[in-house]
Amino acid sequence: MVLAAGVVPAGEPALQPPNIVLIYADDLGYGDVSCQGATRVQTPAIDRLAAEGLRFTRGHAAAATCTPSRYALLTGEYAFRRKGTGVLPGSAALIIDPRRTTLPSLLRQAGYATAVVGKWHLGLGDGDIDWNGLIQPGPREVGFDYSFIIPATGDRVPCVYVENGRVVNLDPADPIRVSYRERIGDDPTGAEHPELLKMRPSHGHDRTIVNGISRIGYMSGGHAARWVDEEMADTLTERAVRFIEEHQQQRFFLYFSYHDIHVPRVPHPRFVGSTPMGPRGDAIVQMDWCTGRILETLDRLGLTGNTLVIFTSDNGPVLDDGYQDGAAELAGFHRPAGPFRGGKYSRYEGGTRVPFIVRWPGRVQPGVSDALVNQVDLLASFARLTGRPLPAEAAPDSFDVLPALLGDSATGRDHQIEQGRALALCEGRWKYLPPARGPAVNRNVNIETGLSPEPQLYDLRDDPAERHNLAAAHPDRVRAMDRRLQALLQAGRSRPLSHP
Ligand code: NG6
Ligand code: CA
Repeated sequence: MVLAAGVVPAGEPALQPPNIVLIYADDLGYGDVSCQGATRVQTPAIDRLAAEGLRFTRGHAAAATCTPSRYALLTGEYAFRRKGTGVLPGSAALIIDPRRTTLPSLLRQAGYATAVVGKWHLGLGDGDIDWNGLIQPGPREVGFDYSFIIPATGDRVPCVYVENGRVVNLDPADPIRVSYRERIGDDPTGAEHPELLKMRPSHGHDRTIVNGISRIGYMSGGHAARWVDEEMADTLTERAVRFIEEHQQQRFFLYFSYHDIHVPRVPHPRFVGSTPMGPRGDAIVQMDWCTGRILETLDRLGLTGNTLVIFTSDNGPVLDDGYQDGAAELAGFHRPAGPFRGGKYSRYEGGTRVPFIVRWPGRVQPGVSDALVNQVDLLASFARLTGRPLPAEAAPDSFDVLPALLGDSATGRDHQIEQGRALALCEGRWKYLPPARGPAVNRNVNIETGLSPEPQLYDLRDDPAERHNLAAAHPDRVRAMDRRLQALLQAGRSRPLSHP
């Protein structure tokens, strides 16, 4: 067995590479957990992870929406380097080239059993998906031995689970068809039949009705296979727990990718009313409960000590993301992005600065770290953790920040590019947002985008809320950071070829 040099500090006994459980919440903001200031909702399981692990104050998703974040997470490449990596429809083809080194393929090569359970949203098939046959390429082709997925999002058709490339509970006599262009079949739509809805849209989301909720896109057929939103968290958690149980004798990597707290927020009835914040708060409680189930499973099987758990989120928070669930009205003084400006879709910090906790009992000292770490770094960092070489051309934006993740170093990466509707460069304490066209506020969701015709420069150390634009006071820094950003874009990669 190969022991990873970086894992073992001099003088300490060698540790074997641990199991890895990556818990990935959807649209959960920095301030949505009670270990980071939330009081109108309690998250005891996530707080337990924070108490037993290392909580990062500068942990980032790679982008402020789902698809590009997940693309970067799994490939170690910033998504803006590739066309077609924006928020995908449920009919999109797989956007990850199966030939590249990915987080799961690297871990599979390192001997791990690999699984994805939950939201996928990276496309499936190669252009024209037949939902009634074997759906490939998909998770398996990019490195996951086992998959049980929501193909796109909870608010996009098709509203079915796909297990290892096949729709679960599909009745061949009721084949599934999906379209994002034209209406198909005769299922009612939310636009025509609002009286059939149990939750109404606020913007978009008015096509095919599934389980009393209208979605983005049209689907017909597959009635027996359609999910019930209220049962989704239990269904996914059950599959995740089962994967852990079945692989307890083997080293495993589980990417557990929640639907919560994305819209539509329809938690199981046992969570309804558990916060004063309506479905969004209750979905947080449900999501925390799922996290607790994973931690209990590791405890019960005696796996807690040799399992590295990462808890994080794919992008920042949003209140009204298209359904009338009262999220904005009921938030009260709750600050979903914590102290940060903006949220989902934004290039202000609220877009990508998310909860980020690493727990590995006995190896990672509990505490708080201000090291800058990004989800795009997990690939290079886990290569180091497992002693796998990282081919030079692989994961071009992934830095080995393992010492920061394990708490051996107080510094992570020295810069990063943040992706909202436009890009921003963060260098140490400074953040530069080049001039960019577009509305200053995304009116649908009522979130500041960070777009402005003027350059913006913020000192994140003294002004983490990005309130005081220092661009006019520091023209030299603005020029230098603009040049650096251009160079990083031109180079096609940010990890130097010589970097280990
Ligand atoms: C937007 C949807 C939003 C959400 C988002 C993707 C509308 C009006 N809004 O287009 O509801 O689905 O896409 O979210 O359709 S993400 O977290 O998967 O990136
Ligand atoms: Ca998301």
